[in-house]
Amino acid sequence: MAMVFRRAHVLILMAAAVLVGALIGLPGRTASAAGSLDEVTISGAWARPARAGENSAIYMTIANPGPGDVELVHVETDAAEIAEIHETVLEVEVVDGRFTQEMHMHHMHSLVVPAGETVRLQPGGLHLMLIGLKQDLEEGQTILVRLMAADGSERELTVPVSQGEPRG
Ligand SMILES: [Cu+2]
Repeated sequence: MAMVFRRAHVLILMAAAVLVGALIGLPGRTASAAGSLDEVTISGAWARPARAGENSAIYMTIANPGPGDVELVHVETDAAEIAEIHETVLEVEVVDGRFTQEMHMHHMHSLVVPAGETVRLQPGGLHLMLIGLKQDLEEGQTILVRLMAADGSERELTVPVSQGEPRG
């Protein structure tokens, strides 16, 4: 019973996304040249503390003042077996006639930071998921993270382990 509604719900969401994409996608958003990670500014990066073997997440703000959309396609860190781009979404469903809310994480194959725009990775939304930590992540430590974009550009980041966005 619940599954039927869930599938219908997802289909409606997808149809709505396609429609919205078609509406806002028309002016000037079609042929943006591939942007480079060299052009973006990354600020406020932090990784959530966790134990070896567990999962963690990295958050940051990525600003793209450049002329091209930057498409993040791959993330690596020596601190974890796997790093993935994830999005947490709140799904509202009807189960047996009642509304329910559930948080779900989706694995995204890429993350686009559009030309002239800023994308925030934050708890409850977009994040870089670290799966299978090879080491404890303790507050005060830093980890090295490599980002790769569709144009082949790369950016290496030193990310502090912190309970929330570091101040100052
Ligand atoms: Cu995740």
